[in-house]
Amino acid sequence: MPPDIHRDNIPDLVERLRRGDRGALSRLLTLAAAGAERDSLAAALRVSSKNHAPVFALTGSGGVGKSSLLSVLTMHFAQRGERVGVLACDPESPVTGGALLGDRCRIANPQVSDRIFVRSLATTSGQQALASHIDRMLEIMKAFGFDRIFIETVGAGQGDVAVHRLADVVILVLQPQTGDALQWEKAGILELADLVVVNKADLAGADQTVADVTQQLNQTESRPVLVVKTSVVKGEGIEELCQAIEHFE
Ligand SMILES: Nc1nc2c(ncn2[C@@H]2O[C@H](COP(=O)(O)OP(=O)(O)O)[C@@H](O)[C@H]2O)c(=O)[nH]1
Ligand SMILES: [Mg+2]
Repeated sequence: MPPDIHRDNIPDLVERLRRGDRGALSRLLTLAAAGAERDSLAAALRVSSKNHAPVFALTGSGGVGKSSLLSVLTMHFAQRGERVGVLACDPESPVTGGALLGDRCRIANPQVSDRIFVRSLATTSGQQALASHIDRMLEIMKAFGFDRIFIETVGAGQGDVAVHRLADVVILVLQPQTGDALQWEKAGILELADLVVVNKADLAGADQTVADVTQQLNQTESRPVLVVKTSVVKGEGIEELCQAIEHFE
């Protein structure tokens, strides 16, 4: 049989990854997402990695503004000199996050956009296979040496429980007038949230939603959970959200 010249050299890729090679990062994520080279990847990544980048998960229904928030959050931290990685599980619009980020960053400053890496995963939320691959993908992201990692997921109850296991901080994103905050309590999401964001505060009903969620949290949670109101469109509340995120370090 002829030698397979296209075969990936995993230890070599991982070595390049640790030196901050974005091409190696991209290739390894693709392999991990496909469930390929599982054993060799696991072995190569096992060599102890010193990186303990905090992992923040943004979760919430489709359309509440998770990708939009991520585009401003990643910009904020990159402008401070951090290297920020994003794994966006966004079955509805897999390119939104990347395109949005890319556009804004190009406008801002190419040096800043170089510090941001986004991988969109067009995968069904809550799929069991996804969870296991995301584990490995997160290991890869950590080995690259990001200062901060974000995951975007569509909150659908069960899928979020897996995210809670993977992330250090779970950020639940809501928008005004999406009904009762109780639905989140029923789904068991509110109790997983470390921070709640009511986005689209430029729309009517934001204060009511903040009040509902706060009341719900006060009734069910003994720990303090901050509720932050943001509007990506108006650029409001973003600074406060960034501070709240930094607070978890
Ligand atoms: N009015 C308003 N619209 C927003 C805001 N943030 C995001 N959007 C819009 O909401 C839609 C969904 O946003 P997206 O970030 O893709 O939501 P995701 O599905 O949660 O990732 C887009 O059309 C955004 O432009 C906001 O603060 N105010
Ligand atoms: Mg999105």
